[in-house]
Amino acid sequence: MKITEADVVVTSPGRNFVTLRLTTEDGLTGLGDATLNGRELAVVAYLSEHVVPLLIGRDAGRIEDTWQYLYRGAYWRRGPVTMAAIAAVDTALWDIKAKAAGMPLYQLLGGASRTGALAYGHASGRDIPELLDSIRAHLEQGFRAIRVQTGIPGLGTVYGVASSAGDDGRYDYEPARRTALPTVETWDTRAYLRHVPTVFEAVRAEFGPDLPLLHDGHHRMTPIQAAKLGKSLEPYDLFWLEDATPGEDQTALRLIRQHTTTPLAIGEVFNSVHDYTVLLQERLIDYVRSAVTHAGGITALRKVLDLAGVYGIKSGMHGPTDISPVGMAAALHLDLAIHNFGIQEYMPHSLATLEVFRTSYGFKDGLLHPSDSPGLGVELDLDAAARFPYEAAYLPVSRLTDGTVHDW
Ligand code: KDG
Ligand code: MG
Repeated sequence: MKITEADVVVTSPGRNFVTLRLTTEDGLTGLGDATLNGRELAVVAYLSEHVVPLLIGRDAGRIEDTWQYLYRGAYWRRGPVTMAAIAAVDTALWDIKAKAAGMPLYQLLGGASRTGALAYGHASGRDIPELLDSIRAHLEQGFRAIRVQTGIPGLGTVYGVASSAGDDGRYDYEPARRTALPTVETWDTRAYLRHVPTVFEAVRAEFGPDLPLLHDGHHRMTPIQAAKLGKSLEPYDLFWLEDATPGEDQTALRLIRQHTTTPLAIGEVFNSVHDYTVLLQERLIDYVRSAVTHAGGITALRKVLDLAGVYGIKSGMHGPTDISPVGMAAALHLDLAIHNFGIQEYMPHSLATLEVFRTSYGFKDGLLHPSDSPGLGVELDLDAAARFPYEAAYLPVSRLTDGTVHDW
């Protein structure tokens, strides 16, 4: 079954998405998510100029060989752009193979290991009362695990905190402030470290000890600051503390681990198993945060997760709205199939996004299920996609109070 067409589709139903659509000689189509938030067009060029010409005429059934050809066969390996492009090809080929078999993809990955994937939602508030309302609203929507982010006294807008709910009652990351240049936010880590324990104290006082609570540090602490935060949050029994320190520095996690028993998660910006080797072999983390979209696809992420399983480390795949519904569906098939599943991040997409991407996955009683439709279970409406042209959008840049650029 040869690949006859490969189309790179850019659409922006409220935020930008890049999708690879492969078509085979017998008319099957497969989708892969290649969205790299804020650097979307770099992946479009990589795919269109350097990958699409290699795909036409290839056997769509040779998924592993195609992965190795695009990764090992190219001199320049790894990196977010390359690996998002390879991920899209890999995901689209799995979609085609599962459609050809007439099965939901999770069946080809070994079948279901559970009835559904426990999802966590994003509660946030500019202050504690607003946060508590947001947690209540998420519990009403059915979430059984909650990420907690708040504004910080003395600082303005803080990334990851909703400034207001959108028209459909949901909030998103940066698209509310779409601009050709990134906006700037002010950051003060000491103020943050003072405030966060008081937030978790209030949340536990209101919701009790059972509710799994998560928190994202967005790579903004030094190792010793992160160690201090992990220690100060121990009384509140977090499910995880995420992205405490900058992603490039695997040994930073060693220092944090020496000081705290708060579980640690990292990896949404990683793109290779080589970003994880020290972390896994030394058991420095508890959860692998990579998404299918950014880690080289289902083929590559499955291998990372199998290695993690050897060390008792679980999955916690990245699932914000800049992972497209195609990337989310791919995650859900993997979540259902692997043994060492931990939790799945889930930010529902906007109604406009769901007009472009017709999904079949479902969310019920806190669990996500990819559905039993053949393949990934997502279809792309090209006419709807064309109605939402690309618009530049960037994540904000953080500067300290003295103007110094700070880490992501
Ligand atoms: O593109 C960046 C976002 O996906 C990221 O900041 C969201 O940290 C995030 C999360 O945990 O979902
Ligand atoms: Mg994160």
